[in-house]
Amino acid sequence: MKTSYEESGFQLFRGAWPREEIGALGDMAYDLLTPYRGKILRQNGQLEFNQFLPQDGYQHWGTDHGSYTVLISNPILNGHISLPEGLEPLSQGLRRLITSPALFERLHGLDGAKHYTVHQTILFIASQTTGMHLDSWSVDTAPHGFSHTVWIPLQDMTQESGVPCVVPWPRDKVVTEAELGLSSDLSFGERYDRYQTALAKRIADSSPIIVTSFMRQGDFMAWSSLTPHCTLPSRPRYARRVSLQLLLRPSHMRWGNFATQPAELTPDRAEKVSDRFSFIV
Ligand SMILES: O=C(O)CCC(=O)C(=O)O
Ligand SMILES: [Fe+2]
Repeated sequence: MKTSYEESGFQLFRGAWPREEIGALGDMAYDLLTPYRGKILRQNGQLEFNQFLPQDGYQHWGTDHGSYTVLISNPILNGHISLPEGLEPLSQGLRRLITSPALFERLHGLDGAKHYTVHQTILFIASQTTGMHLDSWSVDTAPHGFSHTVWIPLQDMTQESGVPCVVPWPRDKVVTEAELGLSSDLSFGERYDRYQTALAKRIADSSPIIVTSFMRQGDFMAWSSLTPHCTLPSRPRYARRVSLQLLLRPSHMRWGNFATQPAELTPDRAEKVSDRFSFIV
């Protein structure tokens, strides 16, 4: 494992892809998705119509107008696997990006793995209001801390964009529920909520340093499943922020999540899509 990643739990990569290609993908995402009137699979796992910011009453198709926007607020889940008719070029573009040699080489440089399994992508059109959390609760390796979140801006980011930031954190540092004074006899959802709240307080009380970047098209950031992170506010309140998040793990590793750490390799319905990448389908 690369030492700085081991120690700080994140890595910023500059110029991984040609900036024009990334900009074109971001513009395609915005231009195809915004006018789309059908249902698409969303982050909540449901097929839903676009919801626009700041609220439905302000919907105005096609272009941004004055103090209101046409920004889609409900992000798209696993667009790299499939998207409805008419949106296929976007699906192909996402697939090309997340199976690119440029991504593989950089992840390989972090942890030396030879193949990665992509568990999820989320495509954002607008900035999120994500509180402090760990992605380990979504997916993690067993033992903890070897799966990565890759966050790819599909446009240039500025101080107005509402970028995610990380708290530098040793890659293998687990703060258990017991350490936070929490029991683990509730439902998964309740455990998750209580854990994030308690962890956020613990971190805030340490006056944390946070790290982010006004990334340019072609850059990306990776952080470990145990690295706490949140989203900074955007300005004006709703800013276009086209970006892609992916969760992946070295394929050879056992996996589960924060609460479940299997002793055996879990069959995962992964489909090999290249020498270097598989997708959970
Ligand atoms: O896109 C963001 O602002 C943060 C999303 C997030 O939590 C993640 O990428 O893991
Ligand atoms: Fe996250």
